[in-house]
Amino acid sequence: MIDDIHWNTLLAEVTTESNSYDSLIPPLVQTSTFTFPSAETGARRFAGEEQGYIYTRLSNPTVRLFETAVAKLEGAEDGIAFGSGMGAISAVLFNLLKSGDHLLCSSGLYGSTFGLLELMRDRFQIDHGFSELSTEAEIEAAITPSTKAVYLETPVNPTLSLVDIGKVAKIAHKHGLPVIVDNTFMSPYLQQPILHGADVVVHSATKYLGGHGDVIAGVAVGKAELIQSIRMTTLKDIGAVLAPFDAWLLLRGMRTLVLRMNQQVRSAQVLVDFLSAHPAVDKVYFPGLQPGDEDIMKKQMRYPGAMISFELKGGIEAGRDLMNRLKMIKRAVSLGDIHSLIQHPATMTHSQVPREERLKMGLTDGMVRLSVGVEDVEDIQNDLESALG
Ligand code: LCS
Repeated sequence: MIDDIHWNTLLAEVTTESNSYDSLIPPLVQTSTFTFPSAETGARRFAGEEQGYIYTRLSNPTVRLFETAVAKLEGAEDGIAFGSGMGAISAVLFNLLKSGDHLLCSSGLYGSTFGLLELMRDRFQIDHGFSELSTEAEIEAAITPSTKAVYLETPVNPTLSLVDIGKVAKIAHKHGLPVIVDNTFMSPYLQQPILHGADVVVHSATKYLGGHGDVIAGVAVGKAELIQSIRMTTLKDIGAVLAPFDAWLLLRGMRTLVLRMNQQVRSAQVLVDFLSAHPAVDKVYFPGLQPGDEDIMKKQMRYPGAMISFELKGGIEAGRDLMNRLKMIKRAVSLGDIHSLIQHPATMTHSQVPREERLKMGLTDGMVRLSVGVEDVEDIQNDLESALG
């Protein structure tokens, strides 16, 4: 964790750039294509012999500003944007893997990431395995001769269990394997996986980076050579491209990342204490509540974050009743929004994961997931309290 960064100043800096209009906010370059001053220039740009924009599916100034901003925040050489988090994840995995390869994953992943792994196995013979990745012996044992990369979420969606990025990276690198970390639940403000040895960081930028519930987007950052390879293959030729206007909205959202997250993190701690003490609540899932969490948090996380999962004593029915009685907190999937959002993973975000697999991940039928918004914490707590009562 870099502690001497002035994060708010940094956010203001990386999301703007000087431009020919001297506009405070960078212009939105809403164009599909770019003109070449001559046929020769066009040919040189295509050959990679000359810098310059060609076509927005390859690159665009507004999108480029978003990509470089996230790369700087994550401490990475370069970044690449996509039309969704799943677009980013699939572009990275299809770039790094081919038929016959194996991907080692954290046991517990977002539902559609799990779906993508099944698709890669069933249609493209790219296999995967899951591991808690908690001890050195466990990580070593989970690596097979075909393993070509390690993919993990920390905290895991929605169980909020943690993985030690540094420990995984050390062992993976011994075997020559790149480590990909989905940093969606933390944002670069709370966790910078590259600084702990990760090779690629992916985000659903739909969440904390955008922050306002108005954009679906993804981003991946890492070494410049890999990012360029992704740009020229699984971005260019598959095409999950980010629209310039969406990049512009993301840049606007990112300027307040730290203001939003500080509020959300503070509120989450209050709500965790409230829920843990409430007689109707059976179990709260939150970083810091499991043995071993403290160690990992000290190493790689600024704060535990603002996602809380919990289970009520009355199980799935009680969870549904709670969700239906809420007045201010919205019943919705997604997360990292300024609004507090609540959802039921087993029937919503993780419904495509077979029940047996869900239980192996520690995702119980009754678990409810709350994404803490920026509303006043008293109001969030009051809403929960009346609904629980
Ligand atoms: N990675 C994580 C950890 C996610 O939570 C999500 C979406 C994605 C990747 C995919 O990003 P997208 O394509 O949606 O931008 N998670 C969701 C969730 O938990 N509720 O709704 C979406």
